[in-house]
Amino acid sequence: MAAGEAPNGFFFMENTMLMLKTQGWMNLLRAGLVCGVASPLMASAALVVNPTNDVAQLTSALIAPGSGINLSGSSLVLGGATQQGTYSGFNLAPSSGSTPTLQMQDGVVLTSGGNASVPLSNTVNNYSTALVGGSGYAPLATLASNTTSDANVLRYNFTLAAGLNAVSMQFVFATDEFPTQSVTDIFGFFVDGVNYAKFPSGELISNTPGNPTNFILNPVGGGLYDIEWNGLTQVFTVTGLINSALSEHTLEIAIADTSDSIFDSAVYVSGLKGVTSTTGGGIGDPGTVPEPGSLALLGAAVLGLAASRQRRAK
Ligand SMILES: [Ca+2]
Ligand SMILES: [Ca+2]
Ligand SMILES: [Ca+2]
Repeated sequence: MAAGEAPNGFFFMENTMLMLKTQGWMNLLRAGLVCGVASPLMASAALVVNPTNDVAQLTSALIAPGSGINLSGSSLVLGGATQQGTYSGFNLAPSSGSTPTLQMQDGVVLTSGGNASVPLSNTVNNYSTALVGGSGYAPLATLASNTTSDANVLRYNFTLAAGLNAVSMQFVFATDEFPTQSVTDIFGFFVDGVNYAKFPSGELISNTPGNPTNFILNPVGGGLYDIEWNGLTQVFTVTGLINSALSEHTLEIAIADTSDSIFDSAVYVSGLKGVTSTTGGGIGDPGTVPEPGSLALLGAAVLGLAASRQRRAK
């Protein structure tokens, strides 16, 4: 092998894709988007990620006792050993400006990269950790109308406590595809096979360079947030309705690369619980959680109504 020759076709292909994908870097420089001035203020609590593929650990970090969700099955589909993990201390305050502090309760992070623990500063425009040969996921491919790879899916089978009709959680989607690349990467929140995760604009939760309002820009050198991701969504609540015709339900929290396998994306998720939705679910529908004891009162009211009807029937 001659000096400088690619050691194998795959390596060469990855580097070629990397070169193609980084051509937007100069445009970013020209646009002045990497000239932000860092402030020494607003240091945030350190984000700590513990990579694991232990489904029990992931589940206990995501679903609190009393959530109204009764699990009958749980699995991690496709995720590599360190591709996902639990996190704590998600409290990203901007160093300057008026963008929001992104704060989430402790939970789970799923990525399309090789390591769920990423640098706590923005080091490069094209953060990419090796995860060779990660499979795609058909529902995400269908959603994205694109090939997917390095998919990572947390899947649950469940029933809900009486009176609940939906599941809800908070999330932040973050990606180093934004804003320089046209490759989307994608996140889905599938309840009984239906994806409920879309931006308020109606676009899928994926890289949307054509609509920068979907993301908060965190440029390299800008020091805005102490994390690697170039683009982050605000903290969203997503709610998905169960299909009442089914006796048992499924939830898939899923992320994947699209088009190619490089340039990582991640989704931080927390506080999965059962709720009551009256608006059809989606982003920005927090649903409601019945007050403790109200389900019993509701049950009593229903029984009372039934008794009342029985009396009238006499
Ligand atoms: Ca990847
Ligand atoms: Ca980055
Ligand atoms: Ca990617």
